[in-house]
Amino acid sequence: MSPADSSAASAEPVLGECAFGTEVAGAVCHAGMPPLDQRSRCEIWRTTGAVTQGHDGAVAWRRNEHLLFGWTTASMAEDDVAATYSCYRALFACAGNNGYPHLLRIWNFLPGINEGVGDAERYKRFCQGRAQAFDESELAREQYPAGTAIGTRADSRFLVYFLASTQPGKRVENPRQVNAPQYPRQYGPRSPRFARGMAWPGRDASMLLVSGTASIVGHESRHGAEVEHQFEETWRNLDALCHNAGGAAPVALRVYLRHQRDYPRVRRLLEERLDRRVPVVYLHADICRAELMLEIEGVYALTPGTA
Ligand code: 3EB
Repeated sequence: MSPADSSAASAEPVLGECAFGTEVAGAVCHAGMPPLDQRSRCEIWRTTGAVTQGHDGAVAWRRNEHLLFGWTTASMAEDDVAATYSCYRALFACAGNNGYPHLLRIWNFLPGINEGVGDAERYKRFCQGRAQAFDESELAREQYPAGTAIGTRADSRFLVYFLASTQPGKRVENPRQVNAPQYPRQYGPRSPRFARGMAWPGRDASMLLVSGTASIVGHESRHGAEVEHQFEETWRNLDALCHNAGGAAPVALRVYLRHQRDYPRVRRLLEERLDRRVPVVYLHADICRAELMLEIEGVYALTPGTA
């Protein structure tokens, strides 16, 4: 299974589809996170084998024999900690009850992610609700999935979607970065619960699901607000993660940019380093720390024999 852009017509069934800046029937639609170019309007996850769909309460899903893609949304207007907690409880239940207990990756989209001061910042409150739900789950620390937490300009909806599997993945961490669950207190009362990457042995090829990656070394943000240097640092982090996973090459990437004005420059920097065939989606979004200007994530193909 791998994500492809919408232009790649294919007969393979769709496991998941994400639409940006447009509404597409059956797709997960992202409000308040516009694409930065026309090619970035859609991301499609195709797979082999029959796909069925359904829902459990507020969680909608599509699944094949080995993978389940689920999504849900809730208002954060009232109590954002409680909204996060209940979405996570619902997604854990959906994955577990349907026989896909191994969470591989979770994407979170939060309205006003940098709003609020100190521990009251929306992202830190989200981390509280998430940590509480993980604590009550049966998941051990080694089983934290790969993750993304990004800010949107939607008015109040929290959107979360995830990939879960019948088979466990293998967590991969980044030697250049402190493991997120071990971040010190300054980043909030409850640490972020995610792994830097998750390797998964697919049928045809093993993939590495790479978490949102930014200009963070150790646990500290680097390079002020300078987007070019932040890009270089982020790229070094991606390289280090892939190296630690035993070698991996990008299959599809997403780039989140805080400022629209940085798009041409970042695109140029990325194109210098990337095979032109790799689809890239560029999105206008906020990053979970106010000083971070960009974040990159993606799906990589692991060097055979790794996972
Ligand atoms: C970081 O490395 C940057 O809270 O789920 C990246 C990926 C980040 C996932 C999350 C946060 C999350 O800490 C932010």
